[in-house]
Amino acid sequence: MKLPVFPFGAPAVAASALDSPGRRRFVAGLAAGGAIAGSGLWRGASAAPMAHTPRVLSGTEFDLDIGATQVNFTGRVRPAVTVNGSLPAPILRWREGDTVTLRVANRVREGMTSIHWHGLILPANMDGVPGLSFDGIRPGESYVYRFRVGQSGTYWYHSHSLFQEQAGLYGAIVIDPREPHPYRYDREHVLLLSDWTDLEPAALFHRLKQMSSYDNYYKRTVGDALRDVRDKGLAATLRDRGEWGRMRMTPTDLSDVNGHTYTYLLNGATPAGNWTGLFKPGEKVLLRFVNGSAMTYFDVRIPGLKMTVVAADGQPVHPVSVDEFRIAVAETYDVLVEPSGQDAYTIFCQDNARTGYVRGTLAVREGLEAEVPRTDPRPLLTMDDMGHGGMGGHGGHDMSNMKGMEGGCGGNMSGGGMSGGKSKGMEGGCGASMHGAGAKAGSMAGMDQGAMNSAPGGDPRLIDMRAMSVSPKLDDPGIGLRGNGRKVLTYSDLHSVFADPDGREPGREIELHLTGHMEKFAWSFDGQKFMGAEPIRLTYGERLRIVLVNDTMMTHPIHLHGLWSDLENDKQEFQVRKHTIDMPPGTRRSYRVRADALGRWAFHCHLLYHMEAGMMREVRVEE
Ligand SMILES: [Cu+2]
Repeated sequence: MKLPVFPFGAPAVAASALDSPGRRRFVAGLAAGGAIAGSGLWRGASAAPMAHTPRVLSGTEFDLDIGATQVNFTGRVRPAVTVNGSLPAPILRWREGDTVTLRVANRVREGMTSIHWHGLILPANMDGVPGLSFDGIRPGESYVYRFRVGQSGTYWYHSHSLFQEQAGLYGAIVIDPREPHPYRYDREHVLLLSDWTDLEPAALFHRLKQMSSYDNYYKRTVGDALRDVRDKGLAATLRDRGEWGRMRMTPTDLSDVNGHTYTYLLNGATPAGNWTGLFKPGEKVLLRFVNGSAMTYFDVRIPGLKMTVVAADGQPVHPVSVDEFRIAVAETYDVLVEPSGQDAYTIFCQDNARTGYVRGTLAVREGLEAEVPRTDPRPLLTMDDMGHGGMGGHGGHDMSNMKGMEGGCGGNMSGGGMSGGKSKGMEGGCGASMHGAGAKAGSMAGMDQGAMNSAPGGDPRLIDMRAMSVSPKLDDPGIGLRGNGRKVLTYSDLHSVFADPDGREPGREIELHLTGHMEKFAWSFDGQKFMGAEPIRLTYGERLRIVLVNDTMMTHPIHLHGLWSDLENDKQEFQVRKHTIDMPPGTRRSYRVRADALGRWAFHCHLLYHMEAGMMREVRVEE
């Protein structure tokens, strides 16, 4: 049989060559991981030290030395940027109400550095963003951070200078509350997830600019294609694939950088290193999860244990019991577990694209392990995920359900206009607005809470996609987590234990589109890169609503410095206080902001390379 030629985005390198077991094993982490004592003393994976949780520094006075340290996570010794020689950086333990002083010294031979205290409410000159908060810390110099800690919970800190965060400069912050927690626990562990690469982070950025799809070389195989042809017929298969080709994506583009480049770490330990947290049977254990990755979303579960989520982004929420949660880059979740009946449980954290994982173990003593699950099947994006389906919101529209698209948009799309006549189940749906083309609104009826997306403006050269139908999708577990038989946390499950801390209705609304051009790896707000964009000006004391619309096909965790992001529900009522708002493709979400801190604040996507590529703005709070 002659194989049809499918118009996928062309893989630059043959998948078979790159997907070889050798390469997988290389990035999965041969070594247990960690900083190497002394220099050049590393004696191979078997001699690698047992991984341990980073040191805890507590009190009110801290000396943090930023320096270069040799590490080994993959069998190769590589340079990292560390705090006091530790990767992750030491855990900082503060007390609500205290004033902390942190002397941060730059001992890196070349290059500026900085530390940003993520999610902390503090004066603008203490926020640690070079160019906005201060000049940065020059080699050989120090900067003294001093501020009052007015909140409690789990947070983190990281460099805000170039790519140092990717190179290892991140650590957890735990702030003990003045008032006791509303819940009781017997012991606690910090679990900081991150992504490590042996590549120079700047070289990885360069690679993304040159070939943004480098890590998505699986594409779909000929076998997949034949299966599609069998299930859907040749014409529909070709239409599906042609459609994806026009969007410059393939149905497997879930992350820009994934387990083919990264080694995933839990508290600085590789999967082989098996970070272990101890418990005694019958104890209540608080697990403080922090996603300190540069680019990686993790789906976390502990087979055999229910997890009760009690805080999100450091702020207490009404407890909700789940089997699994997705943690966006920069988010934190505190969960309670009550292990008993087993000596060991696997803490399983797979990346959202199912290209790898990191695991650790909860155990009654060191040296135990439990069964490690396989990663879930690789999810496929659907037009609906991209805000091009429009019908019925969400709920398990996998590629396998694409039958409903037969006679759909594929044939109608080429010119960008949309006839709609033949599109059963897709009316008003897919693709009509791709590449900025217009769509007729006539057939939009019947959309379930989907809103017609308005144009973002901006530089059309920086935009190659625009979701047409967008909605909050707060109750959507997310791509790859729907209908998996487990109770998966969604944003609609998160409710602050307090009422709207401001109470006023927003006086105005600012709408921003998350925009991008996949092939150029260009990312922006409203089609405007950070450089050259005007600041977003807020008036001191005002309460406003920020509406984000994700026009792109990637998910973006959006972080506003200095001010809380009070996420609203579908009815635009206050729901949960956060510092990082995850924005999956095709979503439109809103949150309230009280402009109660004067100064210049960063506002950006927390995917490190998206921020660097331009998805950032200054927010300026003025009198
Ligand atoms: Cu982003």
